Amino acid sequence: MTTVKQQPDRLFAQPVQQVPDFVFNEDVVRVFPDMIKRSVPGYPTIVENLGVLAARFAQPDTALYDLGSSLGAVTQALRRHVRTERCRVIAIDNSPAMVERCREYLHAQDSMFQELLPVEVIDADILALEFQPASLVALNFTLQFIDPAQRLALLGRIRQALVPGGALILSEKLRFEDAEEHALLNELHLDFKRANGYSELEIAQKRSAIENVMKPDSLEQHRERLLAAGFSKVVPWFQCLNFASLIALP
Ligand code: GEK
Repeated sequence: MTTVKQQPDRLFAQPVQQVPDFVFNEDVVRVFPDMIKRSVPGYPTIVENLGVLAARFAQPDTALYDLGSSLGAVTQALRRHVRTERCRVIAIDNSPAMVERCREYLHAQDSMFQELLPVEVIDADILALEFQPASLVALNFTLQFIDPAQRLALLGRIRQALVPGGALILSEKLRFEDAEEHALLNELHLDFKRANGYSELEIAQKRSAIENVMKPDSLEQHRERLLAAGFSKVVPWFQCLNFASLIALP
């Protein structure tokens, strides 16, 4: 077991000549819980309630997928709330640094609580995955990092894997088709980051690091694409500023 400590996110605090594209490496892993809480409005509420929602959809003899699991926050919430028998969680991320740390955290959860759902953490690309029959799939702020040209096919494969009565829960940063709404919610998001202690330099450098890597869609695009992928119903259940979470039913 490594002894890497969690740290406050100061990754973009020092000025650099050219900001490199954002990657989920060991530096990010060290600060990730702090970074995501201070950057994504509503993140702790979404994660905990994802576990609560999942308990309604989870079915025996199926898998619960946490796609783009990072440090396993969603997986841990699933294990706190789902009591369905013979379910297992499959957490997948293609960052080896994330996967290694995620396994440590889940090991710690295992040693503190009994009768948790079994979990497997896989270092893999979710685009190359062969899905097993699933009752719950979580894409918690992951689809926005997938090549836009691959998104429909991925959602189609998820739809095919879902058993009747199951659900996909999709959380994303949104852009807005109305320019005024887009500008207002983006400004309010910057205020949220300032209120959480990020400087103007940190905000600007993070933005240039992430803009080639993360491509948000609008709610309308998500809805249309989910329907095109074969989902029958899309129900938004949470929005805080320009971050939202949707339930998509097969
Ligand atoms: C949470 N869900 O804490 N295959 C596998 N993993 C991928 C891929 C891919 N093709 N592309 C990106 N990732 C988490 C937060 S973070 C969101 C998710 C954020 C992984 C990537 O390595 C990273 O760990 C995660 O998706 C996105 O609820 O940092 O804003």
